[in-house]
Amino acid sequence: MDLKDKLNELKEKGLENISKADNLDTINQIRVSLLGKKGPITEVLRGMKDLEPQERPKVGQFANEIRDELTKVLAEKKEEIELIKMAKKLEKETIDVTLPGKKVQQGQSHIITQVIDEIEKLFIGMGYQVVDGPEVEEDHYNFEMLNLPKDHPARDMQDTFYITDNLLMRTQTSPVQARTMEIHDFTQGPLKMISPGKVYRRDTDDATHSHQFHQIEGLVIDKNITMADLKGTLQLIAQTIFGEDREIRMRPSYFPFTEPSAEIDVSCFKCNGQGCSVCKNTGWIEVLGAGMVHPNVLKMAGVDTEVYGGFAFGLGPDRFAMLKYGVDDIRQFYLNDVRFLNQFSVKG
Ligand code: 2NL
Repeated sequence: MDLKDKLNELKEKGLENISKADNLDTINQIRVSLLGKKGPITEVLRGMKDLEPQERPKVGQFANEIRDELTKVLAEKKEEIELIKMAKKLEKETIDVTLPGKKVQQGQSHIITQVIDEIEKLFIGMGYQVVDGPEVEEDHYNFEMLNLPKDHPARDMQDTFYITDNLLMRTQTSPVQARTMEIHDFTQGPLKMISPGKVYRRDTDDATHSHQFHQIEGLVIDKNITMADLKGTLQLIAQTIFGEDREIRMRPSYFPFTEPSAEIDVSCFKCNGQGCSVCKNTGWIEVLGAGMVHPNVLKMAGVDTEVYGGFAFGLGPDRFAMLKYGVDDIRQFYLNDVRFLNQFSVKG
């Protein structure tokens, strides 16, 4: 068989193998075995030295043509396999955009935070500042400055978590107000503030008591502040939280830090004052304590009682939330069970 026939046969066999190949490894093997340095075409070209000189260019040219064609077909086949591979991959990775997506769990403010936010918003709108302070407090600010001297019987009324003789967990947020009053420059205008936050009492936890709960206290000090200013402010709180139709009433009471002092009831939002289980048939629910700031408290904070006076109040966001949403156990707020907390959606 002459070289030309041999080359033709190599070509046909090569083309057949290439057409059967279905992966890139096979293509690579065929390329190396056909066209490589040790392959049959190189072999044929090496054998040309035995040919007649006039035959050599023809056979050389033919061998080159075959090598070029096989190279071209190999490249085409390689591209075809790559396209098929890519198509299969795309098919496998197709995303069905009509499938329902995974729901993202969105958190929300704790119900107590929601009540506090609502009251903060009301007071910010009236030009009050919202002031924070330490939860670990000095005896001086928590008791002494609020007209509760060391041997005052009211100190027994509230059992306190003491850390040292002078350090304690605050039992109310009034120490924040005492601190603010002390540094306030009254020549620059009145003091109008609320202080929301956590407070602590040495109580045994039950349905209506928690050793840690919340308080919002409010304080206004200016010239010519009267009890009518206090009543209007308290009325607004009651209406903001319990509804526009609510009325309030004030009963005389006693707090060491206010004189006179009052307890404030809101007309029952459940029965509209007719009498029901929520208001224990009285038509009224106790929601706040308040009064005119005691002169001793003002004096201890360095405020001139001849010129300035003010009112103060205190309320419990926990109690507000329990009343508003019919929660019968204060401990629910602190268990942090999302099944309970998720019931209070911010959107209502
Ligand atoms: C309650 C209601 C109250 C105050 C808190 C207060 C704060 C300063 C001065 C005077 Cl700095 N008063 N806070 C006043 C009245 C009531 O809380 O039921 N407390 C036991």
